[in-house]
Amino acid sequence: MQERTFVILKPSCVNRGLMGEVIARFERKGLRLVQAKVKRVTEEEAKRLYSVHEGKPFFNDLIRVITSSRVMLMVWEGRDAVAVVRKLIGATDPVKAEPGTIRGDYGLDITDNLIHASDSRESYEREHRIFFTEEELNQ
Ligand code: 3AN
Repeated sequence: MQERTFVILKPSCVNRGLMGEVIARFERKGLRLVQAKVKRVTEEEAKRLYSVHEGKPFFNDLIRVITSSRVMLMVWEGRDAVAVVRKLIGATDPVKAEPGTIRGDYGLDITDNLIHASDSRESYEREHRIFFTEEELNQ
């Protein structure tokens, strides 16, 4: 089924020049880029995005990392896009992520793990609204 998912290329991904690499992988898989913007995430936006992790020991580091410099925010579309993108990204801990996945190929740090993607359709519905208007997504 056609669906959409929300992706953030985190500051490390942007600063290391890996944006093109990630976008190329998604495009080769057959996903379609619906909308994208580059900006610095505010502390308020970061806290909304990661509200489920509030109180966890890594919460402050998570906010610090995602707000440290500009990120690329994107919405992608395709058949089962949520699950497909999670597969391309790999496990949360880059040490455990399989080679061939983005986290498996490019990182080691669990907090600064290069990329975020919605883990369910419900997460997509909640997360994309923090950063994109409906108008932007229906252009
Ligand atoms: P994912 O990004 O794979 O959906 P979540 O939603 O469980 O993983 O966690 C959100 C973010 O929190 C991760 N991308 C990672 O940066 C950070 N994180 C998750 N678990 C840990 C942990 N045990 N230690 C440090 N950071 C973590």
